Amino acid sequence: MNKTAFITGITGQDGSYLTELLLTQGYEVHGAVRRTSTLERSRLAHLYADPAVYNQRLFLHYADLDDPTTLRRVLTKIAPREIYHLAGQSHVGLSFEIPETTCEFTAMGTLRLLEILRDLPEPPRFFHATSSEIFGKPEQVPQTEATPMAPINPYGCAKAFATQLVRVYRGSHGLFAVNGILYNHESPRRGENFVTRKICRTAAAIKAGRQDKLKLGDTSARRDWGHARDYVRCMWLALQHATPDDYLFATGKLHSVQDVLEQAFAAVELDWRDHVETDPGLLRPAEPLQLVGDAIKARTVLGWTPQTAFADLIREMTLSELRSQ
Ligand code: F7E
Repeated sequence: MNKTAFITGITGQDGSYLTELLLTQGYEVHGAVRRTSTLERSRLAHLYADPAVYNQRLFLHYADLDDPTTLRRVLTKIAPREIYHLAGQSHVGLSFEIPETTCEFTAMGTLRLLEILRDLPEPPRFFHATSSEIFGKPEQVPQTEATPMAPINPYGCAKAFATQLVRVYRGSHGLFAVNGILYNHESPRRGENFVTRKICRTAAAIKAGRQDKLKLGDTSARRDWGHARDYVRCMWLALQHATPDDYLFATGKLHSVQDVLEQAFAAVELDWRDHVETDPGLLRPAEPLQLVGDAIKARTVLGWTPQTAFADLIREMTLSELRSQ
């Protein structure tokens, strides 16, 4: 079997865990990287440093979602069996500030990629990392793959557009195209402007005496948080199945931002109440409600279950931050 995979967003949290997983499965992994002046590749640093991996089984290509010619050239050359499409502007709060950029990359970027796949002589299997944000204020709690989309922010709208297009290209053009509806997933490699990493990082900095206050938005907001390592496994499983479909990946458990605070500050033996302040500037114009998923289809069809409990996730993230103080 051709074990060549191509990843958009390879330098991100999920891209790095997925690369590790695919390398252990014997894949040759190719990734698209943006040609920018500041290169954020720290999550792959351990793999670059390995001469048996970098440029042997892991290859990076300059290509981007707003430059379809480069993507087409790379995909034609490497002819991957599988594509994992993880790239895009993924910060919900920021999507209110930069809605056009968000839609350009997250919505139109996905369409461009689907159009390229259609033209390839042997279209690869395609995984689209979509989001619980497509549900916004959902009619059903918990959500399933059949819950109607009702996004309430520019990011959710862009993801809803891309999700529906994946369904269209599967149905009308016969592509092996899969939507993975991913609920929040975190790790020590999470971007620093997402709430779990921000809290764990600051709790460790306070413990180390380098900071005293932590400013947050809505601490009553609730999410279904899992570990990113578990979520890249389901991406791979979804592309190994005989037929393409949509799957929802979630833990089924809701926790509040306050729960994250409690776990993180407990891990460094501090009381979060002594350090947390509300910053109205961090409140969002709209907050989704009750985004919690029922992953029964992923469990029964793909045999996927998340392995990491919420408390263990936050503890792992906080202890990792402590080590880097
Ligand atoms: O916010 C609240 C904030 O930015 C979580 C992305 O991966 O998951 C992620 O989106 C909650 C929200 O993630 C702060 O208002 C309070 O209610 O960590 P977050 P998100 O918006 O849920 C979904 C599934 C995706 O697809 C996205 O790509 O925490 N919150 N205070 C805060 N959030 C941030 N970032 N910073 C705060 O200071």
